[in-house]
Amino acid sequence: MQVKLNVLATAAALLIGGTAYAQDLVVKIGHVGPTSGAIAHLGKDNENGARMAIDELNAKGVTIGGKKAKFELLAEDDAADPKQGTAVANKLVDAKVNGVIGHLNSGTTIPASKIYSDAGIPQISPSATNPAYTRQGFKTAFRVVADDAHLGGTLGRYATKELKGKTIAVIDDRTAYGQGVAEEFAKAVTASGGSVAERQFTNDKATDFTAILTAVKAKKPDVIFFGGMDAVAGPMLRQMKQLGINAKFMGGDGICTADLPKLSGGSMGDGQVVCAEAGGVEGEQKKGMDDFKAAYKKKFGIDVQIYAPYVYDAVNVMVAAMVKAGSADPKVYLPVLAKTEGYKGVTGTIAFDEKGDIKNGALTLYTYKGGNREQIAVVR
Ligand code: ABU
Repeated sequence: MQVKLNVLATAAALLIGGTAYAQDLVVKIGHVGPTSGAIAHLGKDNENGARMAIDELNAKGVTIGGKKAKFELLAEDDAADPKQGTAVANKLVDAKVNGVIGHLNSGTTIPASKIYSDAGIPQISPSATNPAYTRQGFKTAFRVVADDAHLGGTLGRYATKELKGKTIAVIDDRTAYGQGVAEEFAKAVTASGGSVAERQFTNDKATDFTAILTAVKAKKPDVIFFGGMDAVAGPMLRQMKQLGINAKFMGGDGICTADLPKLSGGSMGDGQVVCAEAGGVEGEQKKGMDDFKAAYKKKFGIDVQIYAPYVYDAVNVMVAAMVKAGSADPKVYLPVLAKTEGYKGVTGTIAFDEKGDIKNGALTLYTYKGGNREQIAVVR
């Protein structure tokens, strides 16, 4: 009788829903980015990277601990707001996700990381670059991009050594990311023999920069660095042009996006903007990245903004650790994830150091010509 009941239960489970079968292992991957607000285009770019990875994993079929895994993406919007970031982090913990990819912004990633750490849930940020994220002693926090010390430091040296900047102005948006990367930039300018002639501040929702740009203009800068995101940098570039400021404009990964020319209203001069993505590939690794970008365009009908490939890799690195551990239980696969070495992703080779940061992270310096992003160099 019991055997008959088991057979019936199995048959029913195979029929119900048509998606997850009773013998499958459902693996819930949380993703968080700002899919509303001024940088929704970047949040959607990140979310698309996660969706692409999940769709491919489900299509190819992955076995974890002898069970066929069915991956579910729980995509959440934090609107780049720290409070909303912690609210959705709690929501994902309550949903018992097996892991989280995100958040996009440092200002949301850092407070959310305490919630994931307390719950023992592994988190990989594909784009938050403030060094503090991985310096809190949380065993659950990982990042697959270089940090602001690397970004700001490299750009600061580039401003003095390559652009020969003599009078340098620094503006930031007072977010965890903008302030952090601007401070690292300013430190590197000073350390490499330059000096910061003017320091100004705005916020991540500002649209009028007349007052700060007028103060900057009075110093006749040859280089202006902005710590913040493309949604603010674009209008700032437009207003620089209106005020007759022709200085070079530098920024970190937050401005280094496909949409910056559009957001600036076509006001950027060729070669005027220099920015850096917090990762990069060279040589034979370029093909993987190029293929990813082509597949992304085919699937979503738009170009990658910046970090979709890093999200894609973050999902796959997390799943590779689950497969190797033979379990999607965070307690079991977390130590395996921490020991990731030599993972070959589309963004290069991924291994984590003792803090959870990517080992030997690269940067790619870019400029824009004719409204298109053009690579200057990959640096380590
Ligand atoms: N890394 C630039 C954008 C995200 C952030 O760190 O806030």
